[in-house]
Amino acid sequence: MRSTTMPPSIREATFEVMRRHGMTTIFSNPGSTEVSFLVDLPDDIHFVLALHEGSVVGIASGYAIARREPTFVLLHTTAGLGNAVGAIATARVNHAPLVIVVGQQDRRHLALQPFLAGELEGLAGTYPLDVISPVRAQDVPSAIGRAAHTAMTGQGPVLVIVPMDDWEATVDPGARASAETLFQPETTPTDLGELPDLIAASESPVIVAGSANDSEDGWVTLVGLAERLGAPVWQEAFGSRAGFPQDHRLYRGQLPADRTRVHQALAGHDLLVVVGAAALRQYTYADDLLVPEGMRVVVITADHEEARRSPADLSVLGDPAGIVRALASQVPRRNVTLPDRLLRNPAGLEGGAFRAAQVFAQLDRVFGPDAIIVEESPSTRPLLEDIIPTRRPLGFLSAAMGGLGFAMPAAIGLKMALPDRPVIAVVGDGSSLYAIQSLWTAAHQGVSVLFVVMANGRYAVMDRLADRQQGKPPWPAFPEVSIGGLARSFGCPAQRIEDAAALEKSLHELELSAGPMLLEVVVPVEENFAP
Ligand SMILES: Cc1ncc(C[n+]2csc(CCOP(=O)(O)OP(=O)(O)O)c2C)c(N)n1
Ligand SMILES: [Mg+2]
Repeated sequence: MRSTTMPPSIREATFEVMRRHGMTTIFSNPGSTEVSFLVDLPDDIHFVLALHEGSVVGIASGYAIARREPTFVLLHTTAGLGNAVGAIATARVNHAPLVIVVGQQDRRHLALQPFLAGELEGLAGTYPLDVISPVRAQDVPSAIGRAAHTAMTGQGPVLVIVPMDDWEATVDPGARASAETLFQPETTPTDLGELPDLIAASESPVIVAGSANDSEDGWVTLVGLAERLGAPVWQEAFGSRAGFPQDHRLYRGQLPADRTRVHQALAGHDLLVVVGAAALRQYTYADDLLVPEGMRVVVITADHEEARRSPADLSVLGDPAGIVRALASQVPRRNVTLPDRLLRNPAGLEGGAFRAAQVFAQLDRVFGPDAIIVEESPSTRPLLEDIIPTRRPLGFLSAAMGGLGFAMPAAIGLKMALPDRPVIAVVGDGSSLYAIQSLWTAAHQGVSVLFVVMANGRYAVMDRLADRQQGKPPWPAFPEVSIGGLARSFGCPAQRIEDAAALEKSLHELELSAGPMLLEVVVPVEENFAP
């Protein structure tokens, strides 16, 4: 025990910094270099173990996205950070504010490259917003405070590398070097440059809502602008979040992800207004102009990179909701009536052979608009987005960059942060295997996520891409893999579902707060989908 007259240790000072930033839960998979930090944690600091670092960072990302607060992660030197790099890249693109402390060997013999010494600085490349190697043990607490500020202002992950002997060092009272509080006032700008004129001059504007517009304020302000302009609204292709209510009469659907189909979708419009995304996210390359000839493009985003790289006539940098609110009051109301979008009638999907569409229609009927759908189901994603429109902010979440292994852990973190909303991870069987051990954390912590695994026994989307090349894929199918069996081995109950009646029964009997449940739903490969 430290006597009361001794200055606190770096470890104790770090707990103080963590408390100040609301980071009282540690998500981790630790090793020997982290033991001195972790043993005998104070009662108010909670520890959540995941059995692989991809799952650690995925769970922390879901938690951070839901809480909109910095979230503390602890990883073990090269092996731990290396395992986590894909998930850190996803956290960056999904805007998850993470403070990731990476343990390092003891400073006193680092120069001799001891066992487990890490070459850590460049390991995650440019995916972290910053990588801080405190020069002295004294600088560790303030580095963690600085990392929390950067994670919040830049909305992404920040690494802090801490040698294991630093935790026991004592604090030098003069060592404070990060702002205790960093307050960013909300602003609604008055000067929007050429933006109002560009919009007033347009005969027929069209809006693309991006993932970064997914907030109560973002939805309300963009609905206001769209209604004032009578402009149709598309969701950005492969978005990680929904930027607009998808049951609104002006909503037109997911914008296609290639230039040819973008032209069809945007034909007849002369101005494209992208809010909360870059212009424009694509998937397969098509040899054409990005947008129809003569169309002007405006991008409104808080992300400097998106603002800079978009081939736009005008990029406006700032909080989308504040800018859109100001904009709506400065542009004339247009009197146009658009036809309502023809929505698929989910009731019409039930009956016939059991397939993905029926699964989604049943999920929507049972859980309704309040559910959070975490999507990672490559071949059935378009169907899912069609059948379950997002009707509440944060109703939809997906890995922004397409790296598999996000949905299962992220759903767990979301549910830990938002226990009152139903959280459903809809995951391909192949996708489920990248972070399957996250199920153990859900079971151990009693986190009530419903995992719906679309079990078609193969990488259907990859097979379709190979078909398009008119070639034969070398990768086999994997029908013998039992995702339910794996789930049970991690302590997560599971059921195998082979028809609509079994799904109905299982959803009816499901106790929403009794811990996790995995449904392995046996479905055929979809006939009609275009990757
Ligand atoms: C980490 C990672 N590895 C590989 C891929 C490439 N990939 C994209 S989709 C896919 C197959 C997904 O299969 P499954 O989840 O079963 O979905 P299905 O296509 O059957 O609907 C693969 C391997 C990826 N996106 N991320
Ligand atoms: Mg599959």
